[in-house]
Formats: sequence, structure tokens, C-alpha cells
Amino acid sequence: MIVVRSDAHRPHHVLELDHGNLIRSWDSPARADSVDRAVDASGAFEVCGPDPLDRSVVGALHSPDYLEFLETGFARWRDAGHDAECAMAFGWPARRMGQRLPTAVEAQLGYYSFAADCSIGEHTWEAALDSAALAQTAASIVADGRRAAFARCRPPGHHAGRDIFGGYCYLNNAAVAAEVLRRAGVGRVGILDVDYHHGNGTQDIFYERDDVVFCSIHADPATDFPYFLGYSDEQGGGAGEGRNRNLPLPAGTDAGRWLTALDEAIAWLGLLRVEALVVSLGVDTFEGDPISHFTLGCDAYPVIGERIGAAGLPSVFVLEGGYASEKLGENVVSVLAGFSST
Ligand code: Q9C
Ligand code: ZN
Repeated sequence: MIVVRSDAHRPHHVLELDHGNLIRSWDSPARADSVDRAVDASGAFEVCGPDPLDRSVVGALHSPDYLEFLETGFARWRDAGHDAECAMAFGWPARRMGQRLPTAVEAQLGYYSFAADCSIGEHTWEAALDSAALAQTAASIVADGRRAAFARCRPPGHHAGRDIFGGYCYLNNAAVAAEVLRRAGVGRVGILDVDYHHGNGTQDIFYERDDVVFCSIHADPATDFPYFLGYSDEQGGGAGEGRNRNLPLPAGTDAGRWLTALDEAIAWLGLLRVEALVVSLGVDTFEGDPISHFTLGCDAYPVIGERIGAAGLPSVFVLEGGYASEKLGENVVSVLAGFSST
């Protein structure tokens, strides 16, 4: 399998408000290093860098004003006189507060985000663009006829909606991959999101579309981030009615129960006759993950790869979450190797 990766993510390591403490984000450069080491050690992968990003793809998924905000937000924050290292929101438009776009950068941070676990640093925009380019490249490799490719994205993308960032995500890399496959002539793309957290951003972007369908297995939003989206009654709207499927699972879910949900997800995507898959590959379902509450062991990950491979579809894997840095690479490579064995 081909792995698409680069080092542009490295200077991006922002601050996160974590249960009341301001910490260096769980989304660290060490995560990518872990994956890169495991890929190199395995010897079963070809490695390449990204093609230049086609900005029209990103422009089809995110609003122009949101993209301009991400690009210029940090410089505006500095120009406003703030000496903090990262621009972080602290006020959001909650119920009955309207949705007017304010003019000040401090206010726009809240308008364009949904969580304080995610801030904007000097190198964030550059890293986010590069991460999207990795997903675009992996998707074109698959569109060109390879069975599968893996985009080692950082920052991740599945929490980023049309015009909101949060959950360590700014641009939606999985959505970029799906859009590239569609433009290459794939009739219907299925996005299978196996990250511990609900892919609220991906759901948002494709909610009313029939040509890209979304299925997510994740922790119950009643108890886990992103908290306000990911319930089973969110099934799509308009042309996308019946084209969105959420499979929330309780904290403490083990491999057996999780794999049963995976079978259900794959069967549903089959019923919808998807012609290719984008897999939002988070491995924060791991029992050793420091911010999550499922109990999958290392031995679950090859099985996940095998079951996805058994679907027999061209597949683009896009890295999302996974915060147990010592085992992250091993678990990611296990999924990809399991897939390749089918
Ligand atoms: N600081 C992904 O796995 N973080 N994002 C909030 C409180 C939520 C995870 C925890 C985790 C977001 C791509
Ligand atoms: Zn996650």
C-alpha cells in the first residue's frame, strides 16, 4: 500500500483547554512520528509526498469566509495586540444568541469554532493545507487505479464542518478524499468513520448529499465529545435523506461489540451500493488511549482491516485520532496490513 506523508505538520502543536487546564494539545507531532516509524519498520509500504493542493476541492467543502478566517486569523490575533502563542475562542453563539458574524477576531474565533480544545497557532494554516493535500493525493492514487492508499494526515479533519473548527480539526481531510473520488467519476462514495469520536464535521458537510454517504461508529455523544451530534436519529436531510448513519456505543465498549457495529456499518454501505470507501481511521478506540473509553486491544486492529478489506472496495484511508503515541503506529499499521491481506 502507498502511504502519503510529509513533515509540514511538525511546527503545528497548539494549546488546548483540557478539563480546565491549558495544555499542549493531545494532537502532537509525536503522533505522526509514531505512525511513520511503524510504517518504516513494517517494510510493506511505498512512501510518497503530497501533490500540490487543488484549492477548488477545499473550496467546494468549506465556505470562503471560513477559509479566509483560518488563513488570516492568527495574524489578525497578533495585530490585535495579543501575545498569547495561540488564538483561542472563549465565547460561542449559544441558543437564542443569533448567528451574526461579528467583526473582531476574538469574536470570530467563537463564530468559527465549537470547542476550546482547538486553537490556531502561527503554523496551523500551513499544516492544515498540507494535511488536506495528503488526503487529496491518496484519493487520486486510488482514483488512478490502485486498490488503496493511506494519507497520514495531521492535523486530523473529521470534526471540521463547512464553517467550524474544533476537536483538533480545521479542514476536513476525509471530505477532501471523497470529493476527489467523486470528481474522478466514482458514482457514490461511502465514508466509514471508525474514530472513537463522532465525525460531526463530515456528517455536516455531506448531510444533504446523495453522492457521498456517511456512516460513523463512535462513543455516545451524550457522554463523549463532540457532545451535540452523533445520535442515531440523524439520518440525513433533503437529497441525503437516509444517507447518514450513526452507530453510537456506550463507554466501555469492547472489541466484540465494536466489531458487530462495524459489520452493520459495512452492510449498510453495501446496501447503498457505494463504489469506493474513504475510511476516517482513528485508533482512539484503543484500550490504552488516554482520552477515550473503549477497550479494543491491539489484536482488534488487524481484524478491523480484514473486515473493511472484505468489502472489496477501492479504499482511501485517512488518519484521524489516536493518542496513545507508543501504540498508535502499530495499531494503524495493523489495520492497513489486515486490509492488504484480503
Ligand atoms: N480537552 C480526534 O480524535 N478533546 N479529535 C476534548 C478536552 C476532544 C479528538 C477533550 C477530542 C477531539 C480527531
Ligand atoms: Zn477521535
